[in-house]
Amino acid sequence: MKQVRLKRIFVIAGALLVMPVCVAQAAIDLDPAARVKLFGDFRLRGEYDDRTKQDGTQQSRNRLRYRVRLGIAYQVNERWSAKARMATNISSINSPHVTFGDDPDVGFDQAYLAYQFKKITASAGKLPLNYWNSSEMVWDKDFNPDALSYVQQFNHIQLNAAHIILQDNSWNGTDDKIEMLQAVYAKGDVLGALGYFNVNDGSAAKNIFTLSAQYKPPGWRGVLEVSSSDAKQESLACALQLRKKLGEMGFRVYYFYVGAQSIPGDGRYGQDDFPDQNGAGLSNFKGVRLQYDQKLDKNANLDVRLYSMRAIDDSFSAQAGSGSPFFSDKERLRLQMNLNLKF
Ligand SMILES: [Ca+2]
Ligand SMILES: [Ca+2]
Repeated sequence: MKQVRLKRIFVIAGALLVMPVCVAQAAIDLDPAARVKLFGDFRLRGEYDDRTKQDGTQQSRNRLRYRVRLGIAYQVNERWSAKARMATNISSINSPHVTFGDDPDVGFDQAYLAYQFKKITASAGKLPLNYWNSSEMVWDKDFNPDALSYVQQFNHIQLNAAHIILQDNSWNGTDDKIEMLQAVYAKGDVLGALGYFNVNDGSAAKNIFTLSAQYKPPGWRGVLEVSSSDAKQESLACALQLRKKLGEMGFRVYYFYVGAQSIPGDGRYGQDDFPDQNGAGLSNFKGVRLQYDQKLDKNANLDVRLYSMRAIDDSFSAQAGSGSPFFSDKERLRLQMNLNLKF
């Protein structure tokens, strides 16, 4: 009996590792058997942006923003479970943040079911992608694609696979889609991963290989992530990060170099913490992010972040426009403060 329970805990812990977006550890049980849980989080953000355009014009802005997510998880039995979560700014795939004064634009950002059998987890629906990614350079954690996903554990190696539908083109031909494969090796303080994306959405980067390495001794964390595509130019990206924890404080330094055609969707599905200009992900930039984290209370923390970036290739900047992920300003500076609560 005890062994079965331990095994179940192991399987659930594994699933949480694969789906780091959910905050189930602080969830509230809605029934005595703890099969139905409510979970959610709230963020208040203050942000200052300063930009220098290619023609030398300098501008700045201040914004107050918020993010709300509220979800429900249902564990039917040991094998079957389902999860649904509502979030703000649902029209954006990269950001659930709403600027004060704007429409909250609420909808489902997650809705999926999962089946677990021994060391296999299969999921379907609108789900957090089962791709190990620390910096979000390759994949923005806010983007929960419509997908079928498969996870299998072999000793220290985890195999992740997903079939993502970006757009079902119905009678008009093949769908816009992504196939993803990744092998993640984790043992002790060390993690290494090899990934592959095949992307069919009209972007130049069609076949993308990724490499990730993490070293995480107590109190420290160092991560290197590299992405390389088969595009003819600007096909390389890398992100390097170093983190240090000191009691209730945390310090982080990141360096990003993201070529215009180096990651899936040419940047469309990547992070937008370094500011994206057209609400469409981001590439063609290099820059530094500095961050200070402070725990305030259980499930309450504060962080202060500074982003400084510039464009890499002017010929891609010149192609940027509405819906383009190519960074087209000369330089940008962002100062941000986030207050985060979750349950
Ligand atoms: Ca994001
Ligand atoms: Ca179809």
